[in-house]
Amino acid sequence: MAMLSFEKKYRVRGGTLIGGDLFDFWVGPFYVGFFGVSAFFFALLGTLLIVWGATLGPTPELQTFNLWQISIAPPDLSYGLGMAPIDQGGLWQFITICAIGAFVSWALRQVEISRKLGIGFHVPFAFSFAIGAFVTLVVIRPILMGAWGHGFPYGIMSHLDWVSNVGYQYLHFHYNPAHMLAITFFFTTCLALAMHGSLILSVTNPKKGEPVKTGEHENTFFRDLIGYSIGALGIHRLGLFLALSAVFWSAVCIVISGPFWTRGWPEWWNWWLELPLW
Ligand code: UQ2
Repeated sequence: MAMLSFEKKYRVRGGTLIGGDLFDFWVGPFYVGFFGVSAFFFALLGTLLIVWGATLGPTPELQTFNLWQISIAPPDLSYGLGMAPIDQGGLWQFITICAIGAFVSWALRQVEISRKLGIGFHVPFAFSFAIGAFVTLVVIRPILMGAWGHGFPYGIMSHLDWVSNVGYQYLHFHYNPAHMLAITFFFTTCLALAMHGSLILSVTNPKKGEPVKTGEHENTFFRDLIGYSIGALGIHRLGLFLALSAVFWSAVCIVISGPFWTRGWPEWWNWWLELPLW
């Protein structure tokens, strides 16, 4: 993509966390930085390890790779929290290190760019929740459960099977209270974005010949409709809160399943029936 004429003004030196001026440059439209180099290194190495792992899988011949069947499995539970042989889950362990290295590098590159521009750290803060969810699944929960084998396999269908199997292990995951909260936040995020997206498109698409409308119209629409407008800045704060809450409670709902509750989730609600009040 061509660089916009005013973009040069924002290509400022400095703001780096590591490496000083050494990696402080751009390649085409992309800022590099120390973390651009480390993100590229981890992403490339991790991808090559996945491709190598695929050649060890059930459909090894390059021409017959079945994308849907490719899967890099974590070690057997018997390896506990130790290292496994490379073809017995060791590959999964190295790929996990590469993935976390790439994700954290990406977040820190977002921090450097934010510092250059003198803007807040909301973008890396938001992305860190996604990293946190991944780390919860493949590091924190496996450590709490005592084996890397509790991580999920890296494959398109296999990770879906994992989610289904782990869900049924707790009988009915929809009774997990943190899962309930996470789903409610996902739905509310969709509602908020649908409201916001439609409102913005509506004010920017007036009748032919009429001028585009502004914030006054946005506020007035919702005040007329429900007697309340959260405001142009407020809707974005609400959106970020709703989206991050969905990710946060998703991580909570899986990390409590196993380490802190081992039975079926419907049974958890017995605390209600067991209240001394009755
Ligand atoms: C709003 C506003 C916007 C918006 C939207 C609203 C001018 C452009 C969508 C309306 C939002 C409300 C009333 C909050 C809804 C609450 C939940 C939990 C979904 O007022 O200000 O800015 O985009």
